Amino acid sequence: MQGTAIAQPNIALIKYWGKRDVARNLPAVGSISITLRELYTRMHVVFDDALEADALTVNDAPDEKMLPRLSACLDRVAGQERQRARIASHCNFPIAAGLASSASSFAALTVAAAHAAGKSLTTAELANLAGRASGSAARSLLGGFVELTNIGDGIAVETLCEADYWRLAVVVAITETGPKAVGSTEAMEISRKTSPFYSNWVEQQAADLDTARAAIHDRDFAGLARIAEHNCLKMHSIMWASRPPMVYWNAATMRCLETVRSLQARDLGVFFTIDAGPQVKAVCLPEHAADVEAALRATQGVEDIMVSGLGPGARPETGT
Ligand code: 2P0
Repeated sequence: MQGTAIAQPNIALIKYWGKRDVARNLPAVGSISITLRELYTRMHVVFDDALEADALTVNDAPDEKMLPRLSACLDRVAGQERQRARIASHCNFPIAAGLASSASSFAALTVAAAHAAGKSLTTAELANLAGRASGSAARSLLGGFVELTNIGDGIAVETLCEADYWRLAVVVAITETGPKAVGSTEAMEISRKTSPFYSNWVEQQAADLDTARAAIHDRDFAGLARIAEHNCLKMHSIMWASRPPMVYWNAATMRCLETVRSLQARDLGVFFTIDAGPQVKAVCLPEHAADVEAALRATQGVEDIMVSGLGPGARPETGT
């Protein structure tokens, strides 16, 4: 009764922000993301009758804080009557800092738990289970370019194209490594309830998704850059105009944006996107990745850089 799975985080190019059903964690809008290759979370789940309670370690240290969310996810995958579980999570990038650690964690946990419980689930079933735990996790089930769509009272995920259809690179500029002040679940609800821009955001998302889908299909980098930057800045505008306002950026975040603008002025194929945190993700053509990395590394306030290509979706690790 054990299973291991590995999943990569994903970066949304057309963002998920806001929920249409908080209790069931259903997103208000569809989204499009790219799954990364070099960053990962590995989850090992053991169901064991001898255990009195679930237990979690994250990078080998006990973690009580995250445990209830993971236990609830296991309940949904394996049933309320399941045996207690020992969960070990290993992650090679900073957790809860706007780097989509919950996406890779819950995608890996859902796949590992299904494996451990001996359940053979479809992608649609896995997506709805992972999405209940964390909306963006459903997208990490698949690799390459992924679209999440609202259907009926659930969600669906599909691969728009595989990672090798268009070999983009992502340079992540880390400007702060601590956990964020307001989690995205809470921030989305503050946005929905108080931002004057929220309803426009929901109304315009279908058009943004159409534009991005076509740009990806045509490998139109300039077109994808325009719609992704617009969608990202629109999402942050919602937060800035919320009450209380939520500004995830720091001074280095802004400097990274200026660096990207200066690279674009030199005709390099690069654009930025920023999630619920201060890190800047520069999506670029692979031949420009080294220049983008060097420029961001030299930007004042950047603490670290991670570079990744696009990679596969969540999968069980064999032999467990
Ligand atoms: C995204 N984010 O599309 C957006 C952009 C952050 C900014 O999905 O509340 O941790 O657990 O469903 O999945 C982060 O949200 O939120 C997120 P919940 P999640 O990537």
